[in-house]
Amino acid sequence: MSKLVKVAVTGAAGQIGYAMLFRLASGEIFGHDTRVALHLLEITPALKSLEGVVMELEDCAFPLLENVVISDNANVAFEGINWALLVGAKPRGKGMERSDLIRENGPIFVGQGQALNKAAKDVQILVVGNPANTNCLIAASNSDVPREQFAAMTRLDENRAAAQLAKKAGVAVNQVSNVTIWGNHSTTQYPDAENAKINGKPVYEVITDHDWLKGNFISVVQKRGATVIEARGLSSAASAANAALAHVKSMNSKTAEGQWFSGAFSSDGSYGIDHGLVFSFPVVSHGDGSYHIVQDLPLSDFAKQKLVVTAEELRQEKAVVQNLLKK
Ligand code: NAX
Repeated sequence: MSKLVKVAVTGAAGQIGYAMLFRLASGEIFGHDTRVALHLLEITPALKSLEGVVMELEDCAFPLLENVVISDNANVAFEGINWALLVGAKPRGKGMERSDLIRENGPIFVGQGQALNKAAKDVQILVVGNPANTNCLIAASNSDVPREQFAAMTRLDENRAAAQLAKKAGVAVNQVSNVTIWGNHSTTQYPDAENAKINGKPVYEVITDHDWLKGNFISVVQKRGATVIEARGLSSAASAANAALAHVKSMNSKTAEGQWFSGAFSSDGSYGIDHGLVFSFPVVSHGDGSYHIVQDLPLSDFAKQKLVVTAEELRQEKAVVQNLLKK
């Protein structure tokens, strides 16, 4: 049992953090031959609450949990880490516009991007805190860590889309594959059923209600976050933590032949998306932290139009934070 992985989680005392830490410490994510060190970052007022979470981690007596570092200083929390799960951010307040949220949360990711220079060379970063794509752009732009090592989370959107398709088709969710989320983790995202499969067959052959695929399916996925808040009074937490951990597992293993998953990565110009925008694409992981964007998926005019809309929103978000971007 010689391997050790150091994982930073920001906003660790929050609800997603609480749903994530115990699964990280259990060995479920990195394997039962890998010890886990947790490096937890919080703002100063939340450190007391975080101490309570650390007590609970201790009380689980996880054999693989090497140690837990807690800090309100990103330079301390990110020392030597192999993974950074950047969850901590302020939630959107009442009456706040999306652009206000971007302005509020953007500066957090300037400091954290710089502090990521303290991480191990092989560090991989997943931004969960909203607006996730643009926060990821800010962090990457302020860091010396190569951009390819940064991602923003759209795995929850992918899982939501797969669940809706499975329900409609009356199949188990593991029979749904190749679901792509294109673009921003926001209501402009495009959940793509045209390239998705059910039991290896095109979804459009299995689900014949094409009006639903082009209408309700898309809007249910786009608005799922708000629907959960409306019902629960709180935003998605366990499902968000689950998706973040699924992203980590996907990046750490080779994607099966013919499959892909969704993540928002720095665009290399694929599908005509501006270089450097953090845009959700279909990706294949090589299992060693590297990946490639799946090329040449057919996109209908309907789909192309959706990509234009979500790319334009990301361009606008980028313009709002231009003063925070270094390169
Ligand atoms: P909580 O409000 O429960 O927790 C956030 C935590 O972050 C708090 O404990 C807070 O003290 C901490 N925090 C704030 N500023 C910080 C900073 N500068 N450094 C370190 N920690 C800081 O929110 P939670 O429900 O856990 O959600 C966290 C973030 O995830 C939010 O931004 C939320 O919008 C976003 N989400 C993203 C999703 C996605 O799919 N990408 C889905 C779920 C979620 O809505």
